[in-house]
Amino acid sequence: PRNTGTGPPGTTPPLKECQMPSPLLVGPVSVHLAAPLSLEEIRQRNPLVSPGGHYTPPDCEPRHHTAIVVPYRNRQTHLRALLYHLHPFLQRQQIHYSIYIVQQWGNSTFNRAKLLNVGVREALRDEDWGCIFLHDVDLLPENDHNTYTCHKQFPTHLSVAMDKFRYRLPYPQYFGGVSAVTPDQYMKMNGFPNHYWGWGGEDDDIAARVRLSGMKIVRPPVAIGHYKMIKHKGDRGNEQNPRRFDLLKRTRLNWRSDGLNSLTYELLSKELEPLYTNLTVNIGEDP
Ligand code: UD2
Ligand code: MN
Repeated sequence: PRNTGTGPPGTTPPLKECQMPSPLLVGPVSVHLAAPLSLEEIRQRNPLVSPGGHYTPPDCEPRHHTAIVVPYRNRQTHLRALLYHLHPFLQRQQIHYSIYIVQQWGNSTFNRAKLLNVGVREALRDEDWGCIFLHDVDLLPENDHNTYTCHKQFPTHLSVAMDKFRYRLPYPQYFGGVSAVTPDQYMKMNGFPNHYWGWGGEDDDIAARVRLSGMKIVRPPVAIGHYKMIKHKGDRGNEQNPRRFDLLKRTRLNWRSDGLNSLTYELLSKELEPLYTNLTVNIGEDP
């Protein structure tokens, strides 16, 4: 039991529902990026996070259950910065959450959307999450009023104002960075495409699926959806995908047959690290 109530032995008095909005919110926070702490130091600062990067508010019943899924390979410093900021941020929102790092095994070309598919499927094996966040490792939210919860009907795009785009939406259909779906919305759009190898296009494909499956994208106000992207160069193994424009022309024809219902992969390991669940996965390579 999580609380020390005064009920009869063997029973736990029910907790009150967490207040919404959370009284712990502070609004805009300054995100400083110099020399992120070590994983051990971050762990010490987040004593209530349990193995696998799991957290549930200790003194109220959470109304929201969110899995954070991060596509990942070889970005140690960014990962530390993300964990350092995100754990306290989510705890202030009084959400029940876990953080999943979906690590592409091997040296084949990176495939962000397929890793996201794997993350969603594996996260839903663990718990009945009400909301799944799809989160770049290098994006840090700058305002905790930007709540990590889902809209009942429609997929959400959260990173609407990034420093790298001068705190504006770069184009109306933009869906990159940080977005969120409920399991129902995810199934309705048949998940994400599996065949975008390399940089670019997959986020536009996902946005097109939202529309083609009869939904639309909802967004927080620009003043709240502020993010900092840690500056970086393109990664080796994630070169621009020259086929992305051709693939995007065919989303309308392909989305029903490629996605969640055609996903194959091999889960190589699942480790409950102190601050996150690490999934290492063989997703094959660009044929
Ligand atoms: C943009 C989008 C991103 C995605 C990408 C095109 C923003 C803020 N984000 O990011 O959502 O649509 O374009 O694919 O506009 N990653 C690794 N290791 C690698 C390569 C990628 O971990 O070797 C992960 C990591 O989570 C990273 C994400 O993939 O944040 C996107 O890759 P990026 O950051 O290199 O691309 P970027 O910043 O242009
Ligand atoms: Mn980036």
